[in-house]
Amino acid sequence: EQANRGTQNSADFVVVANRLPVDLERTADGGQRWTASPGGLVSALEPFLRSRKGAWVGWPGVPDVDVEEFDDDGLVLHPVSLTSAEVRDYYEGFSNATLWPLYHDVVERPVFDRAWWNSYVKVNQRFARASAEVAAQGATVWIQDYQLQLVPAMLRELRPDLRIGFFLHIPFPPVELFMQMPWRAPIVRGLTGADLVGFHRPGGAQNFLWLCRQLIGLESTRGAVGIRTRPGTMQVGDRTVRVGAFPISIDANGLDTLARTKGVAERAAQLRRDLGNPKTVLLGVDRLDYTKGIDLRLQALHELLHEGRLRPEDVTFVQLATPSRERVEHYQRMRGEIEQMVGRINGEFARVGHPVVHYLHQSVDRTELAAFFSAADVMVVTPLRDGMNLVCKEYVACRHDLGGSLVLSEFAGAAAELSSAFLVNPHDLDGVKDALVAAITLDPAEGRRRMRAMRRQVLTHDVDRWARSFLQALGAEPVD
Ligand code: ADQ
Repeated sequence: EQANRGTQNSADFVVVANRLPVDLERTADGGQRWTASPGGLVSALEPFLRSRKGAWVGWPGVPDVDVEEFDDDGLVLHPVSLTSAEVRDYYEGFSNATLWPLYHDVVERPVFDRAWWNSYVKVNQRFARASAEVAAQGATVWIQDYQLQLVPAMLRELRPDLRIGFFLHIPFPPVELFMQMPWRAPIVRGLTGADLVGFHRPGGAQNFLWLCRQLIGLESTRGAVGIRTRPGTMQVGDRTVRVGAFPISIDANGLDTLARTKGVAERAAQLRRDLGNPKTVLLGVDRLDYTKGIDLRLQALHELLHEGRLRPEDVTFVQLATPSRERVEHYQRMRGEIEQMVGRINGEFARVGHPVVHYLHQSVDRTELAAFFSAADVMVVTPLRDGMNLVCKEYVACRHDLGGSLVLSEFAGAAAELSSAFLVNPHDLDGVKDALVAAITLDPAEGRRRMRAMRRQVLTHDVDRWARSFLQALGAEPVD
């Protein structure tokens, strides 16, 4: 109560995201406590949040709890409550079983459910109201991602004085696919409530501009959108809305520094020993998601072993898979399939004490992750579609030794920036197999050349540059 009164309409910079940067957890004795959930976004935005009076609006991750706003070391955290039914319909339903597959090229069939849509509208309205409550007069509000696409227009309605930005972290689909959406016009209208709508790639921005013309009759520019420059524009009433491309990145220098520590180097060597010192360590690191193409890389490995192009005593494949969206049906099915493939490969090719595939359905901490990246000869990133993909950038940032090679799907946003990787079409299994063999047998000098080029790109285009370029285009940061 008191905290609420204290901070109402006083934040100059507000981030709105489905999740807060901390998670509420229920303890065994029925109590609750907060744990940090350190995502890339939090660390990226922290400097901007702390240099002004910042607030973060989001769901604390547990249904059916009502928690007060509180101050986390100068940053105001403003929780938005969701009921269990809303978690099911707005979050697991419309966000993750409708929007997620539709925006990822319909890799799985999206479910169109009217009750889910109604819940999505209701929850977006709640986020808009909460944001209107915390934002000061003329504040900047930055709304994140596909769960909140209606918030820009809803918030504009409540608070015309605000400067509103929106960024989509997943791909924006081809218009032919977007047109399947029964609620396509309200979603496009929702986004146009922002002053700046940002995507990872110019293609997404251009698709969105086309839809604004065709679906809701706005006059929008038709020219090519640049990267961080030359945004498209359109007139919405008396406002000019800008539409641009801002490829996200990682805290590259932080990871580079971490990877250079003795602890990480020793742990990497230990990991290789634990794996039995194989000639080649292949690595996959993903949220366990059907868009990531984990099944494809396992299939490629299986065929290569079967054909004798790879020998089981030479290669070890480590797949780290963070548990994800475990109550959504698509995910349960996919998990079963992947685990069956792992069992099959090991069943056919492992020796006692020497599995070919090490599969960890677990999350590991940052230091351990850096050690895995440092230990891996070949990083395998094969999504069928990915907005950006941070894993491949993290791998590159960890390879100060210029060792290791990267096999990367053309359909990850990152492919446009990492052209020195072995780029593959993940649907072309023979192509994936050839790329794996090429990466494994790569001449070291050529490998160093490729890694140096990729490192130059990643280290000079970090997440701070991403946030800064977006906020500059929004007019919320001075241009350097
Ligand atoms: P994600 O789909 O989650 O993000 P990604 O960009 O690869 O995909 O980020 C995943 C993050 O989780 C990485 O930082 C990775 O290191 C970490 N991670 C994965 N598995 C892990 C494990 N087992 N243990 C520890 N950490 C693990 C969405 C979009 C992407 C876009 C980002 C940011 O789908 O395309 O790049 O948002 O905009």
